[in-house]
Amino acid sequence: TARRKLIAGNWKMNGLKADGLALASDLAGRVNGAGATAFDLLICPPFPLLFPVADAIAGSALALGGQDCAAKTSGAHTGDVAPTMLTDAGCRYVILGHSERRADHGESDALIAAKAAAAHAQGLIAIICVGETESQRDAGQANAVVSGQLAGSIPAGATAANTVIAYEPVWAIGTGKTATPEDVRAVHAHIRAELEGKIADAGAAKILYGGSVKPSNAAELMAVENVDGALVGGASLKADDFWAIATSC
Ligand code: G2H
Repeated sequence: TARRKLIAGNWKMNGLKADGLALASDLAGRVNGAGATAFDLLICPPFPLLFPVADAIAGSALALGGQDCAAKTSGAHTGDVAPTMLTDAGCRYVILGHSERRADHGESDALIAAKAAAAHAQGLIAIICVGETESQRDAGQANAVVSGQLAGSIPAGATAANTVIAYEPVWAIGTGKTATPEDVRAVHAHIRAELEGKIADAGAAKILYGGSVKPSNAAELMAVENVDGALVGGASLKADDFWAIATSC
């Protein structure tokens, strides 16, 4: 199955208004000037920047996403952001179940599945993150951990059109350690097989790799079978680096 690459920038908790707008505008200009590309480009800024960034990139094919959303649609949930608020701000995507949210906020697979269902109901594409820790990998549990996360985090009704999986080995996030192409190939093949029966049209679903993706390793990672793009953290904060990763597809 031919799957178009998705290169997603996860800004995490970085970016004030001036820098965020400058970065978004720079990338929108590159997308507009590039003509036909082999990839879709997505940025996921912090919540306060979504509306101004949406204005700054209006008319561009650069896509916008949130880094999380609530499982509820509205009401008395202080500090939470509803899926409708993301679509209202122009988002097409939302990252869910990132390992930092699983760790910092104790997010469970069940909560992530509920968030993904709420996102789907609003027409958002959910990027559901999975990945093992270093000790789980050392114990030979990488595939089993990922299987459990997929089984628990993908909601009923998931399709290749509304769900993207991101494999992010926790030991390779922000550490500079990158999984080898062979590590990535093996887990992505495992995920592809596991998506059968969990996502409609599973063969067309995108599986992104994330964890210290940078210009120097992007081409070899993006060439791995069943790697359909990247979820990029640190290197998405510099337009030159993020664009170099995207154009290495
Ligand atoms: C993994 C990734 C983006 P980084 O968390 O989601 O971050 O590229 O900084 O390792």
